[in-house]
Amino acid sequence: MSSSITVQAGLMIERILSLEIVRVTERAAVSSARLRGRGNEKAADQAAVDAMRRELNKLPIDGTVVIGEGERDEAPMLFIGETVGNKKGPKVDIAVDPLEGTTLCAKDMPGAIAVMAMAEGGTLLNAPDVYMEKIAIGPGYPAGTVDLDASIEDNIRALAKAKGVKPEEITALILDRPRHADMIAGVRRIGAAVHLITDGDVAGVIHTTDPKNTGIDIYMGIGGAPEGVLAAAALRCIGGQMQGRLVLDTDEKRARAAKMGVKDPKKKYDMKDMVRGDCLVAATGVTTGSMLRGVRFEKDRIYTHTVVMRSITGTVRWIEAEHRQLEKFHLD
Ligand code: VTB
Repeated sequence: MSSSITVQAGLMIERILSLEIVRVTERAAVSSARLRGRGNEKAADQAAVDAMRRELNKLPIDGTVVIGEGERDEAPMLFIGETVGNKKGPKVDIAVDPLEGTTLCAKDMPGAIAVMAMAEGGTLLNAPDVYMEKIAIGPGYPAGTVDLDASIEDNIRALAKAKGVKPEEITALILDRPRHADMIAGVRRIGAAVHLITDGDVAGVIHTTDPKNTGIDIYMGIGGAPEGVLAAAALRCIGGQMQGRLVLDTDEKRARAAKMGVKDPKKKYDMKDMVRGDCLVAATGVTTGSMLRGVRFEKDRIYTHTVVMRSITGTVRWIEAEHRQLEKFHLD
């Protein structure tokens, strides 16, 4: 087979898979949505994990989970290194967060999603389950407009200048945590606004890509590293800039990271270091948020709302699905 035919075949498979991954996040979302507001984070997460794993294993891929529920000893399913798929397809890296925002789901608060990314094998950053410092802005700004190593004030000023507005017209989205007290104060000191979220920073980063509708210009702060890679994959599809740096503040964390191939513990990753090739990303709403509507159950129908993105073309599809035949939907 000539190489161009191989490439064509690869692209075709990738196009088909972009619909397949929608099924995966839809089913994870439906399963966890049944447990919305029940105050049981673990059960909701487990339901999403089970559904996601079952669906992933039906896909025509030779997949390896590189971002998953945790490292092998702490996660029985979808652990880092687990292989998924029927092996009759391309070698791919899989990043999953079956229920991003378990607390949001358990409390039936806005913004819980089921999310996954798929990329060519060996192209996603194998991030350990530690924190990551992150900064992200949407598309349309010159490269290097903001930087993880610049001061908060300088970043806000530079972003405002690039947008052609005053710093007062900039809104930063930050996870509401005590560790961000100085950051929040810094943003406010320069006159910009802070939009706080309790959880869910994958969606938080994605908000920066559509400031007109979300009101969010910049994401900053420390959240999970796995969520950072998922967010970078989404940004790679939609456009935007992101940097991340693992927080490896103990010997134990540095050793774990080294075992996963991290050579420089202080490395500042940009979006293309975290996601080194083309990827697909899908996210389905579990609870209604500003980006996605949550799952809606009716007597014999289930409604889901999903966004699926392909970096190769930059296409972003919003899919509203009406599902029937509940008994065949593998909800339990
Ligand atoms: C982050 C964020 C997630 O949990 O991982 C956060 O990326 C963890 O921060 O979206 P804390 O340890 O301070 O809670 C989420 O908000 C939800 O899982």
